[in-house]
Amino acid sequence: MFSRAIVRRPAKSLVNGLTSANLGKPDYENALIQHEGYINALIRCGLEVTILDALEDFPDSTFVEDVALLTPHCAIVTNPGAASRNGENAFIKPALEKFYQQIEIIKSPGTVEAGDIMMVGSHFYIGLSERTNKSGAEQMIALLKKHGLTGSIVNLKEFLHLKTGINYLENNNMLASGEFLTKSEFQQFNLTEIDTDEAYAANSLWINNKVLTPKGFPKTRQKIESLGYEIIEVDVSEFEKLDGGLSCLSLRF
Ligand code: CIR
Repeated sequence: MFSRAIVRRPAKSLVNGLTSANLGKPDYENALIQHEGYINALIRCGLEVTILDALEDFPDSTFVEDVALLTPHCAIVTNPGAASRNGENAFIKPALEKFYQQIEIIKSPGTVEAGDIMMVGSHFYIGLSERTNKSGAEQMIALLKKHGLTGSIVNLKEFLHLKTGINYLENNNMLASGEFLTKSEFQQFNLTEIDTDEAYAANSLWINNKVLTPKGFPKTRQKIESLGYEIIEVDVSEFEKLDGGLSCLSLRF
C-alpha cells in the first residue's frame, strides 16, 4: 500500500515536450485542469500528495516518475537519458530528503528513467530502452541489492519506457501489450492482454486496490473491472500527446 505521492505541476514549456505521438501540441490550460483531476484521483486513493512547482527549463518535468525510483527501503535518483531531461534529477532530491534518509544516485555514463522500472514486490524489472542504458541498469541493480532488493533487465524495442507497455496491478495481475505478452519472465503472472488500439491504457496504475485508467479506453476498463478492481477514470489526453501516461505523472511511496 502507498501513503504518499509526489507530483510536479506542468510547466508552460510543456507544449515543447518530447513526443513521437503525432497527436498535436498539448494545451497548457487544459493540461493544468487535467493535472488537478489526476491529483484528485490520487487523493481518492488515500494518498497525501506533495505538489512541486513547475520547472520551466524542463518541458517534460511534469513526468516526475522518471527522475527517481522510490522503494520501501531507499530512494534512487536517476540520470535521464533524454538530453533535454538531464538536469530534472537535481530538482527532485530536495523533495525526497523530507521523506528518505537513504538517497542513492545513478551516475554517468549510466542513464536511467524510472518509467523503465516496474516494481513487483521486492523485485524490480528494469527495461533497457533508448533512455535507460546497460550501465544505468547495472548500477540500479547494485543499489537495489545494497538495500535488500533485487532487479533484473528486460530488453525492449517497441515502447518508449518499460511501463509504457506493461504494468503490475498486484495480486499477480499484470497488464501487457505488444512485445511484453510473450516475454518469458512475465509468463508467471496472470497477463491481461491490452489490444494494440488501446495500448496507451496498458499504462494503468494500481494504487491501494483501486486502478486509475486513462479516459476513453473502454475495452481495457472492462478487462480491469473484470479482475475485480474499482476503476477511477482520469482524463490525461494532454499528456498522451507527449507519450506520457498515468504512472509517469507521479512518484508513489
Ligand atoms: C518523454 O519523452 O520523456 C516525455 N515526453 C514522456 C515521458 C513519459 N514518462 C514515462 O513513461 N514514465
